[in-house]
Amino acid sequence: MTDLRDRALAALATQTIELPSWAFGNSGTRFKVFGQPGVARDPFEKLQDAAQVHASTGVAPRVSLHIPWDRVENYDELAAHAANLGISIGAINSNLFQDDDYRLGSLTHPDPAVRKKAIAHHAECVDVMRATGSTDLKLWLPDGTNYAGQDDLRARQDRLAESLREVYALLDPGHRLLIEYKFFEPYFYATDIPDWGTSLLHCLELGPQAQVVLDTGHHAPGTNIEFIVMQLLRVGRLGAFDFNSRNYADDDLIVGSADPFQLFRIMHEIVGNDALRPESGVNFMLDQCHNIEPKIPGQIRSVMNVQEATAKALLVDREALRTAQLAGDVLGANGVLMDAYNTDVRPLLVELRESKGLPTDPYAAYAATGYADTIAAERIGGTQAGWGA
Ligand code: PSV
Ligand code: MN
Repeated sequence: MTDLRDRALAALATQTIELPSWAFGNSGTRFKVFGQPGVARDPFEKLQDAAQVHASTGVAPRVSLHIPWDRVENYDELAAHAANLGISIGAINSNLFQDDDYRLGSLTHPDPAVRKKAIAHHAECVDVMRATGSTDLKLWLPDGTNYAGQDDLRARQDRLAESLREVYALLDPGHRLLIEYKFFEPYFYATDIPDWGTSLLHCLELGPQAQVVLDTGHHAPGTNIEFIVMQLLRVGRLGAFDFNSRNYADDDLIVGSADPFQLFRIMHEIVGNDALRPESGVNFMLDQCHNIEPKIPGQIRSVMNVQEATAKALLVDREALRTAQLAGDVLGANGVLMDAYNTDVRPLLVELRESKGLPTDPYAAYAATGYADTIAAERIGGTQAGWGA
């Protein structure tokens, strides 16, 4: 057991979690977006807020950007700002869902001129990657149709494959194209990349720099997500997670809040398939919106939830598990897993933080800084960042 604890501590010390810039802007539902005092007004302020999450947790050193929401005049300056704050720029997300031209699709649009525009947008994103030192281009394709017969399903896939080839050709060596899937929304009959299989097929066709992104909120209720995790790891194509929680649809709630056991089962596959090591290439990103809760503490809580699930997964006694599995001991094997899940790992994480000179309670440490009051007092005027800016 001591061995397991020591190994868990060593593994936890290497884990990092990437934050989404949009978590620091205002967001909401189609009914209401609630503003909050002190919310960031531009990408520079979003990075400043993200740095607070890193300062209190010590494990969130990167921030994903969304283009055009995080468009700035000078990306070198933005990257230097991040470096001054002790963080760096992570994945660059393209945006194919907020332009009038994309009503009938973007990379799959029947009109080649619209497809060309959508591809050119990725050239801009790759330029941002070069300027900021980012290595991941993340593409979520919203394209789809609302009615049977609206468009030819096969033709849309063929157009998609061709467009993706052009996007892939924009990459530098060392860059990755991360392709996300989602089963529905904003269209409700057929989505052009609805599932991991479709995403994986396109990745395999493109080449080794293309990998799948698994957004935990993008599956039908009851989907066994950890099975997908295992399957993608098995073929070396799990590039990243977009972590969040869902109760109903793509709710983008705090990861580990709706179903902490599912998060544990996912992390159990990650650990069991040796994919926690940073060199495994799996980027543990968050994709969340904090609509009613304060944003910086919301991100701190999210990071801590991922850490707790990871710690529990690291405490699974894999030798005992294997023995029980091979002996056909159904309840014994399940019991080994549940023992780890039911362990209170908070003391272990306190130990980890102490060993790194970090605050033992990140949540309380952030509250004690008074940063929330400072930004509320200082960030007067201007427009708060939100969905679309
Ligand atoms: C789409 O629902 C998505 O999960 C994609 O990752 C987008 O880029 C992101 O949400 C925006 O929050
Ligand atoms: Mn996502």
